[in-house]
Amino acid sequence: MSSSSTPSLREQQHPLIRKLADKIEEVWHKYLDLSPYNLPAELGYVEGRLEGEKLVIENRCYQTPNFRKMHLELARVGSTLDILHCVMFPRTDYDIPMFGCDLVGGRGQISAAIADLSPVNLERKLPDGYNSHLSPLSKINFAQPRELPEWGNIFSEFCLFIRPSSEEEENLFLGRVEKFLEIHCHQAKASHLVTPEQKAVIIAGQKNYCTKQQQNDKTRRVLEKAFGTDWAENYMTTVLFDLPE
Ligand code: BLA
Repeated sequence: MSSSSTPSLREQQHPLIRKLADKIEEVWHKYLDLSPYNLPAELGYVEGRLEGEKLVIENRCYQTPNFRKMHLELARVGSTLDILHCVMFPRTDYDIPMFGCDLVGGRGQISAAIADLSPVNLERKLPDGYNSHLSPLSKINFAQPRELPEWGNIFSEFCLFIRPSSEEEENLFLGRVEKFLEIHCHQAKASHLVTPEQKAVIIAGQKNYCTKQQQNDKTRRVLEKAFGTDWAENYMTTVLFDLPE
């Protein structure tokens, strides 16, 4: 067990994971008014074993006036699998989309790089301020786009899901996620309280987002193999994608 704040794991991870983790924290600190968010004590730093290899998970969590929980997770299985997982859960009194990002790689290659700002309102449309800042961004033509799974209908038209095919593409992905985060921080801070009726819809939208993400068998399988079925279910529903109130 360790509650150390030194970024030990990230120094061993794939360079894109390291750079994105640093960037996420840089943008959060620069634009938001962060307070600590305490995960269940035993789930901040976790070690397990997956097929004889050590699985290490390190979590960082914050909250702000607009965000209930901002979660950055780094995980590593032996030297074969590196993971960055990040979700910003907005407070449900605002119409703010969910920022989500996942990088999965190993042995020097990132196989999945995904990032999105996913709407949770009735129209399943990003608020105008988001649209007007995201639409003008030039489309990046990545060489290896990837197909979303069935549960992926939660994501927006701006969703990036690729296998980066060069360092240049890794940097393009990094730069685009930085843009998403900057737009997100500014728009979230400027957003207004919604009515109780809208709030009910937003709670349902966030629940739908989490329920769909919990259907990601690839994530579940890694966690089940290392920690068992019950632990994986608990972790996916209380740490990775817990439902709002
Ligand atoms: C894919 N996620 C994956 C894959 C693995 C994990 C092994 C398959 C990689 C590949 O197909 O190349 C594993 N991801 C994990 C684990 C954790 C994790 C163990 O975060 C945590 C400890 N996933 C998210 C978020 C998004 C997301 C926030 O956690 C998106 C915003 C998406 N991951 C996502 C998608 C896939 C994926 C869409 C591809 C799933 C598929 O192809 O079926």
